[in-house]
Amino acid sequence: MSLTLHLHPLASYCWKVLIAFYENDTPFRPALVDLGDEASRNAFKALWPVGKMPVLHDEGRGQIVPESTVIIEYLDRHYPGRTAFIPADGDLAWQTRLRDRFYDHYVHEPMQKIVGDRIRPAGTQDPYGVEAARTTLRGSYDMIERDMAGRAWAMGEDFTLADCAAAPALYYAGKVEPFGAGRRNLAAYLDRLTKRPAFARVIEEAQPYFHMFPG
Ligand SMILES: N[C@@H](CCC(=O)N[C@@H](CS)C(=O)NCC(=O)O)C(=O)O
Repeated sequence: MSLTLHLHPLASYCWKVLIAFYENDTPFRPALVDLGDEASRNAFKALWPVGKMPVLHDEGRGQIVPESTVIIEYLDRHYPGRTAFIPADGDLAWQTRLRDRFYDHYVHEPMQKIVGDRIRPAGTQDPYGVEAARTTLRGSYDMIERDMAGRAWAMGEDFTLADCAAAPALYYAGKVEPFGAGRRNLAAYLDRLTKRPAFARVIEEAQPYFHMFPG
């Protein structure tokens, strides 16, 4: 097996995939991408011109695999381990994918909007867009609060792709738009996620980079 994961240790979508690797102790080589460095950026864009991390290079199978969700599905299919990220049951599978999409689009993306606005050049901020992102986040929080009543993980008893998506999205979202005192199920879910060994390891490894987080 020769897997290389192109990543940055602080990047939230890279966290999503790192959780999957650590869940199953899947061996890989991390390759650090520095988008602020021209040579590193150009080398990375040669792999995936969109320029978004993470990207997996499976040299053994001759595949370049971008997009966090797709990478996790790829690992599930070709390098399965004790944690199955997509349930075998067809209905549970689409419900897992739905929650993965929900966390990416309605928690992760608005969180990125708020964080991204903080590093825009002076005078180019987008307060209207940031407020819209906060409104989206609060609505998502309410949905998660209801959804997580009586559940350990996003799909119930089993840790899946949906939890890989939820962990970094909620971790960073809670920093830029706090959950508030009334959303106990949501807060307890993030607490469980941060104690999950795979995610705890990701957070630990990111510690030396946290000073780069804006705000
Ligand atoms: N849909 C992509 C999103 C990836 C993404 O937004 N990655 C961020 C880091 S968390 C990135 O590469 N940002 C660099 C940029 O936008 O220039 C995925 O799921 O992998």
